[in-house]
Amino acid sequence: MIRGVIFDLDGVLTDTAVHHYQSWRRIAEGVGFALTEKHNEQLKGVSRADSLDIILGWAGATLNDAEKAALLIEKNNHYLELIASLSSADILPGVVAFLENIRSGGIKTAVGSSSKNAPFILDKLQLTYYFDAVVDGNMVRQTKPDPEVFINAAKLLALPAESCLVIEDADAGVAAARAAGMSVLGITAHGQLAEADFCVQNLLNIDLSFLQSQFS
Ligand code: B16
Ligand code: MG
Repeated sequence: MIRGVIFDLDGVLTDTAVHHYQSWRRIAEGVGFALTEKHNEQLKGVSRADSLDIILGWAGATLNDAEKAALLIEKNNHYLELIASLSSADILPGVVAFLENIRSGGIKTAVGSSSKNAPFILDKLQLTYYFDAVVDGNMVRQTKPDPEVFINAAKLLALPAESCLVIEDADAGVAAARAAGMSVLGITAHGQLAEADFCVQNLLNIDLSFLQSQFS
């Protein structure tokens, strides 16, 4: 029986993936690589530092640690500029009603995100209030597809893994949830996320009785 729901942030609560893409595309251009949306799919849920290493690998570029650190700062500064006007209007469809429904049914809620900007983004969205725990990219040693972020979230909720459902939009996140021993609801518009237990396009029309029937 599901007693806790752990939400990914980017792609589940809000769609900041497009802003990550724009800022990574500019960094990639700087190292002579034309990043496409298809490439970007593989960066979803992956930490900032690991994403840069993947892009440098695609570009065939080798940089020293100081050069990489400078690019990571540049990427994040551009990303923060792009999300400066983020507000509750940017919460994805169905999210608030779903959170209110499951919380009123006694379900504990957490965020498990690879993003170091997660607390800042939750504040901008005015969603912080809805979560009993937040685990972000600053609080883990390994990021998705490693299960650490979800294992830590379940610990903070004081729940065993098998009582937790993860909601994810990226393959790296689904793999992390699976490795943590948790059920997974995938959010996808294109029928991807083959490893998820069940997929929907968004959280509209999803409620606690659906969760308990689907993930008993
Ligand atoms: P930041 P999630 C992930 O968030 C994003 O999907 C991924 O594209 C990004 O590189 C990563 O956070 C790190 O984000 O640069 O803000 O620390 O999907 O796990 O909520
Ligand atoms: Mg995501």
